[in-house]
Amino acid sequence: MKDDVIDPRGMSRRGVNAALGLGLAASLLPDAGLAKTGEKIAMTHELKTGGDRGYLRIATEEAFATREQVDVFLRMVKDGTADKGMVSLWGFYAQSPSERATQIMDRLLDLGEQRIRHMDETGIDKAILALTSPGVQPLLDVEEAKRIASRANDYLADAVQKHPSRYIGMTAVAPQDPEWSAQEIHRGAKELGFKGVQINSHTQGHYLDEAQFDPIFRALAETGQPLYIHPATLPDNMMGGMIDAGLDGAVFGFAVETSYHLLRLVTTGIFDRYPDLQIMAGHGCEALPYWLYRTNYMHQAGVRSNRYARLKPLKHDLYHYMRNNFLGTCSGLPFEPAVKLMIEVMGEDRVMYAMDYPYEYVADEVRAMDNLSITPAQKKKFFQTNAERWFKL
Ligand code: 1DF
Ligand code: MN
Repeated sequence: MKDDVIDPRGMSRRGVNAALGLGLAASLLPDAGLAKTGEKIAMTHELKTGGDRGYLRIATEEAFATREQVDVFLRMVKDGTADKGMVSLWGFYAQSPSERATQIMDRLLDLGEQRIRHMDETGIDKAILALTSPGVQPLLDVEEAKRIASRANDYLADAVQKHPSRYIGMTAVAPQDPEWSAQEIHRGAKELGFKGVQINSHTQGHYLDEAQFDPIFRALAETGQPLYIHPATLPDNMMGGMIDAGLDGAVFGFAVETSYHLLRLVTTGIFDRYPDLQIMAGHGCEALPYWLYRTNYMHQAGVRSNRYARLKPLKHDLYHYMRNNFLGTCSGLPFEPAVKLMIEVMGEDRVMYAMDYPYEYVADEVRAMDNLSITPAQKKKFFQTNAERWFKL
């Protein structure tokens, strides 16, 4: 059974049990019959690449790491220069002997045969790859950050060249140096063949709405490339009790920090300055579609009452930006209600599939997305043609 090579802690084992007819899935999961909850596990069909279901699967938030990147994270954890989030996140992945940490490290560092095999085994035709969060953004030595980012870009370009039909690259930058980052965006687009840029949210507590980062947005406009804003851990001044609560990482803290970042960009008028800019966000567009009525209503109430100096009228309401400038993916949220909400709020041209390999590698999640009750035309957009359109593949 294919599934037994896949993340043995997770849903796949239950999938195997169900497939073997042991009835264990039902006994372990009280609500195993409820497909819409995302908890029903069933080996409904084989996963194959090549478009046997009428669409290719393009996964849009797929991570890799370089050895020197992880070594610097570890150095920072040990020498006390890492922030609390880095200690929690990379102190875990780079040092824990747990199966999750060792397996993820192994998979992050591989852009070769193992990754291709895992894509084959879960029916992923193409992976859009980016240097894993937080990239080089926490590095205090800016020259070192730029060196590691540009070498990661070269390494990724090399892997893409070896697997041109399977891999697509996104450029890593070092926002610590915005002008250099702008140049690297141009190099990624023109010399390395990359199709987008990923920034892992804040850079040492600085947010992209600050004027110093404008060269990055200019380079995105000049190259016509989308920006994927991927989560990072909260900066120290926002961490509060998150770590004590065990909620700082992908479980919740990521979404708090990243949705805040996205809202800062909207409310400071990034899309009025760059109306063609496309910003991608994972994890159900970091819940922005869910909150849209409220953020829009309260934003307008705040603007009308002059409550904050920084809140200025925008050219459009927040619905407009959600339907013209944001793109959402289902990374970490292969959950039918969340995908449908994104489609309803953002439009069917703005929602894309993502697996979030290797942090999430569960065959039954791919099956759940194949089984979404949306139209065949919407499903093809979701898995394939929206990614082709927005990444200009
Ligand atoms: C985790 C999840 C880590 C995601 C990630 O990068 C990441 C995790 C360090 O589970 O710790 O990209 N994610 O996007 O959900
Ligand atoms: Mn991710």
